[in-house]
Amino acid sequence: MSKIALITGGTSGIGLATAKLLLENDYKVIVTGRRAERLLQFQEEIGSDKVYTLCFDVRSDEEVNFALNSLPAEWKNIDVLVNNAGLAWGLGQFFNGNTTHWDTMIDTNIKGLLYVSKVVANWMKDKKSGHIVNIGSIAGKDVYMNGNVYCATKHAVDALTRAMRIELAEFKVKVTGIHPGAVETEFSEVRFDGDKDRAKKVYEGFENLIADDIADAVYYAVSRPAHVNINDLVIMPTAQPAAGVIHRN
Ligand code: NDP
Ligand code: 8X3
Repeated sequence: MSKIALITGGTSGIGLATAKLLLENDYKVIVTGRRAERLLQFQEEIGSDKVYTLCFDVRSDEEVNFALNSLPAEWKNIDVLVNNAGLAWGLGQFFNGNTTHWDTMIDTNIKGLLYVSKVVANWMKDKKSGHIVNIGSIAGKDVYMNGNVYCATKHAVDALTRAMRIELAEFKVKVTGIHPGAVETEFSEVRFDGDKDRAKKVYEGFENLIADDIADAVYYAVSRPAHVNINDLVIMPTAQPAAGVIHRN
């Protein structure tokens, strides 16, 4: 029987690549995001027997609970949760920071991850199996100039990953943290308010990671035998030896 994975932020980038790779490996996937047209297009492309979509904003506890509880019983039997929805917004000194950017990152990257995890972890706990994969960042292991609040949210994801692992182990629920360096997705476009030229420059002069590299790591983690848990993976472009350090040609 196919396993079921729920992937938040499956409308682009790492989430979409992960959904595709899990589908190739006989999973059924629940894909979420706010952009309804992208969700619909993906479901039409793959088929509603394999893909279920939920359109909601992870920042709203009410929307999260309503959407997840609306799943048909057979789709609630989730084996893998990939907490991927997230963003960076802005890049600048904290003393000049934009509080709307701060609130959005904190509400999405930390509170959104918690809202979704609370519902799904209870289902996994009841059936005594499951695997939660949190997409953190190298920004959750280190800090870099002007990354302040984004880095703080990803440090929180790292802390929550470790806390979840401790609290869920007795229920046989695995927890993995995956922490990428620079991956070319829509991430930088979002960070720079839709400025495609500025976003493109982030990835110039070196070989960045691509979303498939991170999907591959997610699949590696979730395909280990039951007694093996991958706690933590930090995955960097070879040209990025540390957060905020990139060797360009
Ligand atoms: P993308 O911008 O391509 O994808 C982000 C995804 O998150 C989209 O599907 C978006 O869906 C979803 N999302 C954002 N905000 C919300 C929200 N409020 N409610 C629901 N869904 C939301 O970026 P990436 O694929 O790169 O990012 C995925 C994750 O990887 C993020 O957590 C990011 O921090 C992390 N990461 C990215 C790195 C990179 O260099 N790209 C490196 C390290 C970590 P929609 O807009 O439809 O709601
Ligand atoms: C994003 C990682 O290094 O591009 O989470 O800021 S980096």
